[in-house]
Amino acid sequence: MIGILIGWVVAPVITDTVYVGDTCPGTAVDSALMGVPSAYACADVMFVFDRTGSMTSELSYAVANANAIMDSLMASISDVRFGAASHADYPASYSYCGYSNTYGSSSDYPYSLNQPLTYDTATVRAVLSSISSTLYGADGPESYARALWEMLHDTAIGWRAECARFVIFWLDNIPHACDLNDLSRAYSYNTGTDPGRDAVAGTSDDILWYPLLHDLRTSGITPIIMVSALISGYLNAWQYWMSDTLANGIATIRGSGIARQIDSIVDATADVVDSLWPQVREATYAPWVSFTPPYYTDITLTPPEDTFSFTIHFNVPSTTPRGLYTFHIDYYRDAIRVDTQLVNLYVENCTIGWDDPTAISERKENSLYVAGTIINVPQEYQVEIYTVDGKRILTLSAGKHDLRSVLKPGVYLGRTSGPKSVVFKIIIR
Ligand SMILES: [Ca+2]
Repeated sequence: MIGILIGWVVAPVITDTVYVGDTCPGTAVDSALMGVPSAYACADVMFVFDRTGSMTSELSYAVANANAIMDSLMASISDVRFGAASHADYPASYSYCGYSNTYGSSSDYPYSLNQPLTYDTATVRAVLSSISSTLYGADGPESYARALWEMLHDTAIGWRAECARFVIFWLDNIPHACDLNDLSRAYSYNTGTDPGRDAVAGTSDDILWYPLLHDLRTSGITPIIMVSALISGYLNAWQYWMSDTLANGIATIRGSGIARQIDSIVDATADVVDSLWPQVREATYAPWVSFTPPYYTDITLTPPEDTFSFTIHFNVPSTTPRGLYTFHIDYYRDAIRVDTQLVNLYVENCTIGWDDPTAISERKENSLYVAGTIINVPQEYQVEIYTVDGKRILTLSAGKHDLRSVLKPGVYLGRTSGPKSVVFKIIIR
């Protein structure tokens, strides 16, 4: 399905907003309600394959079932793209951090992006067939660290920030990485270094395993490790590495009903959330805004959707010139940007009460006042009404007007022209 759906199955509650603030400290406060459905509206899924010799039957099984796997995920997520990457190992011998061995043969490679993320499942299927023939791999450990590291650093993959991101990795051994050799850990192995992109051991791009697991978690990429059904001796180590304090992924033995197995693993991740938080996208404006609470943590969502409320406080620096300031508040579910709010902040000089319609409450027939949705415009005034994106949509001349009959529900900005300039926010419910 070629979807242009951005966001979630259930429409997000947060809408673009207009706020009127001034340079008085803490003058403008508003709130946002974040809707988080317990299902993914969109996802990007990378298939990654260890192509070394011992993986022959695993690879043919994965390829044979590729259509079923993709169909099953497309049935539960309305907008999903697939891509593919593969590896064997570095085609060289290394002697570093207490381990000496030949990692792979001359035809082996440590990482290749075979297909960037695409909606075209026929192409993905064809690519998977082309990588099913196996390579060599020499020693037991393989370049798993490099392949996972590239999931974070290969920009050609094309992950979407607003979608769930999965790496489904077929493998049967353990990575090369110096810090894997750590007796204080539950699983410790002496497998040498992963020399990184320059393929030279001991340089600054060598890949360390535990920092990599941390980066995967904080980047919102969820690894799903499909340990070979034939060679499953490292399952426990992979489950440890995928635990929620390390990579926060899943490691399991590849089962016989693989399409349903993968679909249910992906589905189970959708209603568990580590943290939800809002963040101002533009660094310039980040100090202007604070949120209460700053985040929610350890959430299990109740289908179909839960909502989370944030109070937004604007504290415009006192030297800020009068004018319109536009920026974004992004709402994150873990590292997935699930919603965005466009903020139009009209900043006025610090004056008391001007932004509060109830302050304009002298209801004399010759004064400007707002009572409910009725606005009274005195003789020598005009009132201009603006939309949230700053477009003037209405000019009211002298007289009494019922705003509800001329404006759809929403938030607007009113501005007077006349003896006194007044700016005020109008909410039509
Ligand atoms: Ca190897």
